[in-house]
Amino acid sequence: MSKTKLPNYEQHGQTITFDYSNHQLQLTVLTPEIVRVFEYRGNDGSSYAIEGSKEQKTDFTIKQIDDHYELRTSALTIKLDAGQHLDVYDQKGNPLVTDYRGKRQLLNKGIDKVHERLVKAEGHSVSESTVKSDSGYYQIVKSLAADEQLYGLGDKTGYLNKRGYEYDNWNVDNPNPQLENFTKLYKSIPVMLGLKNGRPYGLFFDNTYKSHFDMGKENSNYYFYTAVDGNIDYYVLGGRSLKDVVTNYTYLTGRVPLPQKWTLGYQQSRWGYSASQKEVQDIVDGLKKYDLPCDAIHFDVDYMRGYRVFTWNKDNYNGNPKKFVSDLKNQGIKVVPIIDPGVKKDPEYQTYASGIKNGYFVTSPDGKVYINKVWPGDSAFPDFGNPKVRQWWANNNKFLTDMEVSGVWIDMNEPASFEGQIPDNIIFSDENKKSTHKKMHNVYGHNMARATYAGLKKQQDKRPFVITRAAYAGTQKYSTIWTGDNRSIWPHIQMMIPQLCNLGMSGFSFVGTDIGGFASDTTSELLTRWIEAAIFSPLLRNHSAMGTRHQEPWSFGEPTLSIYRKYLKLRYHFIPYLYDLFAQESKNGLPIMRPLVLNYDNDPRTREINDEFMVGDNVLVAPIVEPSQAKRLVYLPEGQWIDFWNNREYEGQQDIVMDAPLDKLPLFIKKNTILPWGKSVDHVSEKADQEITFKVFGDHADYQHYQDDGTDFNYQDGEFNQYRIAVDGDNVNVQLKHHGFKSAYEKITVELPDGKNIFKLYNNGKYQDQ
Ligand code: MIG
Repeated sequence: MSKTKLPNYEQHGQTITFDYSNHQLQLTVLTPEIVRVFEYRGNDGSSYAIEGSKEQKTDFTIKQIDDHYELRTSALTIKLDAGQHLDVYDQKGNPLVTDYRGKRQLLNKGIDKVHERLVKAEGHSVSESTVKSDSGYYQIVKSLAADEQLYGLGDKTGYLNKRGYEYDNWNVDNPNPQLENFTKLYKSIPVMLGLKNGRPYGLFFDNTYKSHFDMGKENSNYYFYTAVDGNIDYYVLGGRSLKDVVTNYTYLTGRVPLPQKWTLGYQQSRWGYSASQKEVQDIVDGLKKYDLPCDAIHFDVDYMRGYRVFTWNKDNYNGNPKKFVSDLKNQGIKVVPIIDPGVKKDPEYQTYASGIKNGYFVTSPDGKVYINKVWPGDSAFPDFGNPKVRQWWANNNKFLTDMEVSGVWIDMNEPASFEGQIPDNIIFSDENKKSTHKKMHNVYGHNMARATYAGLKKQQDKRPFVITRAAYAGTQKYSTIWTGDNRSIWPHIQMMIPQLCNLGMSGFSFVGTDIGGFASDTTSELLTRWIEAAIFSPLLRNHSAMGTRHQEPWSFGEPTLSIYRKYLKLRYHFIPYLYDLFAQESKNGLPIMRPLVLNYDNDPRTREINDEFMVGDNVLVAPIVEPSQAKRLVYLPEGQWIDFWNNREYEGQQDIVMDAPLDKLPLFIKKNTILPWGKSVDHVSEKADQEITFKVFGDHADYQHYQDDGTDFNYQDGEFNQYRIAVDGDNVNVQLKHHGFKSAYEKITVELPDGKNIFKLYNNGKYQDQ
């Protein structure tokens, strides 16, 4: 067969199958901006990331033009040739994703085997580099332009722009200090976004097997993706902006559902508190005594009986933990206990016994239940890929929901194990088929989160609050995430910004890090800067490891305590704004916390910013993330910006020098913005607010505000209110555009920049001047 002969193709609906000599390649047009590229390689089963069909009726054409086929939608053009090169262009013909034509050049590490042994003997590690996860099974190599930035990839360490680094997709629990040379963490979210010569695109590789990204480290002319097994199955995502790409990606893999409102409140945690009621009570008392608003306390593994999941050590809770949990709830503090997947091997213990009886644990190839060690010692691992096991696990959560907990925090679900990694060949289910750890590892946490979500939804009739450590693409539909075991070190407050921003661009909008740092000992300055820098992170939780220096807000006395309090109070004022952003996010997938580049992808200056971020479209945050620093440069994108603290106005597209003494978080609001401004409260109330304030920055602005009961699913049946606030100078107009939630605000205050307040009262279905 001549090399230049184009393959025949067949078209079925929106799928075109090209018949290459030894395999078939399929292109499926899902929408004008989403095209799937698929080559079957023996892996059956459906996607864990994508649920249901995402195909929309879309017009497209396919034609042979010279030596290639050309598939065109209104947004994308895909060219495919006889050598199976696939090139994607935007509507105007600009290249977005093009196959690299040359050969890969393995990175020369300048070391031979003998020296490698010597270097390792001294304790250094020689990175095996780019060939490591590249078994030669398949590789997808795309060309990299000189001007091209790469984002996304979930929770990876390092900086916002991933270019120049390599990463693995294999969920791990690695307690070493996570720095930019780490290739993998707890989550595998194989989506990347790029700006090629300023033009946005995305690629999502839907393969749960171990895979590898080289983002132009091996060679600056290309980036590549390899996997050790699985089909070639990726999605090309287009869009006019990076925002569109995120919207398209979350259309495919799902969006964070609207959370309960209180989950946006402050949460206090530490490994150890839950050993007894007294210790928890001391913390609750401290929060109250020091006037610190708080909505939840997390219970780490210590509340259980010998680390047996779904048990409670009642002896340390006056025999009645349920009473304690419900008393706390009545005082406005919710309890969120931890659950690990590992089930203690103990025939006398109900969860283990029922898992054994039903065959719900993963097994060795010989059929014996596979045992490894985790917190409770010898433990078995639920087979979450099996729908029956998920159902069982969902039901197990009833033990906790009966105790009136308000959410469940799930940990160790990479899955982590103390006695070596679980071998590849351990038998795990892939839905109703037998599969192996090798395929199911990266979706273990995903399926555990899904089961937990289902349990809470059924048992509580509220929007489930699940927080998971391990995740795969799409887990955002079921769970909030935190970034695992960071440390109380300055590099980790720095890392928080790009890490949470990249998670946001990877579909995970409800994210947070352990404020103050989990491992190692924090300092008063680090804790102070951390609460400032994290105050807009959607999940706002201070958490630390047992045996480290205490980091409750009062641990360092003054001025740490007062500064901490000042920012918690600021957070509570911002909760209606954050909640509005979540209401929008559940429709467009855009994250709450965003890198500047997501809002301003046309501005080259925003493309590499690691120490500033935005909250929604109009709030810019530039925290101090270095010790002993009291001033910093802040880059402001186009437009005018108002200093939140003193109303001073700045022109954008310039760097300004900001003073930032220890108690100051540099914060800017874009001119002509309206912000909803909640009351300063100790806990988010489940009673509907009767009043709200809107603060106006600038002289004309328009804002949409969302309100519902903040807890259940009734909003899906229209039980919500949508307000429009329009301001033009002193002219203020408030409209209730949708009235589905009975309790509309009785009074609305609009605070103009000059301090003047305009009051609107609800009367006969309208807001009128007081
Ligand atoms: O191996 O439950 O990331 O947040 O405090 C430690 C104890 C297990 C790891 C979690 C951390 C939690 C800790 N867990």
